[in-house]
Amino acid sequence: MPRQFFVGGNFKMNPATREAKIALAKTLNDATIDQSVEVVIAPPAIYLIPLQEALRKDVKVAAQNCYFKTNGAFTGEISPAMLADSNIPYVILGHSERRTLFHETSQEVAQKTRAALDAGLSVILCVGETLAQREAGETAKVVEEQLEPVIAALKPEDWSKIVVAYEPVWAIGTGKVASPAQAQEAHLNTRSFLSSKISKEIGESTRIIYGGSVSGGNCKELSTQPDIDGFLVGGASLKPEFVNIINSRQ
Ligand code: G2H
Repeated sequence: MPRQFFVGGNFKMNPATREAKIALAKTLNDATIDQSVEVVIAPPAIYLIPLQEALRKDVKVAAQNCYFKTNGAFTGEISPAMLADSNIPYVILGHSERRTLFHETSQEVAQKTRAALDAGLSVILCVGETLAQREAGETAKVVEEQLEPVIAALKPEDWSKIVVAYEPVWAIGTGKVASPAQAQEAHLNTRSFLSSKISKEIGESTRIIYGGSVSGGNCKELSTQPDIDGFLVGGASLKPEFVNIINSRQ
């Protein structure tokens, strides 16, 4: 079965006001969207519910993070069960900003992934190398090390609820997008790794999306690569060009 193209918008801690987010929802609501694409928007947690209410029903929402516990004395955290209880279908886990700024380890990302799946959520699982790691020829090794604890924590049947986002750290928010060839190579390596570590079927069926300075200008060429199954978009998801990225294969 062909993999469904997936486009996520990661708003990060933007934009500053509720009105601006509702305006983004209106842009999407008024747009003609390729109906073969799964579209998921990730606003800051406090805006998940109002945005979900404001958005057209064929656009889903995702949290940008969650904790691994169900409830308890964990000030400032949101549990996967609470997201599920609020009908939030997706959560982004392991984004490089979480790994770098908030010191999340791959073990913790795996623990959160397990907890999210147990609560019934789907997961956008981010992996990717730094510039120094790429220049040292370690891209595949780094991605594989980030995936290993997740593979250990998951059962084969869990993988239908995982979207892997390959996001090279050097391309995130920098305007330096990976070339289609660089992205395709990393995606193919990642797919081959999933095939060899889990099964050929899961390697073939798991969606691997690209993130890192995706724009209306570069999305078309990236989208033609055989192992790029969509995008996780940061800065450009806050602009009208996000619609062009969703429709990049038309
Ligand atoms: C990578 C991406 C969204 P941007 O973090 O996840 O952000 O498109 O701004 O590089």
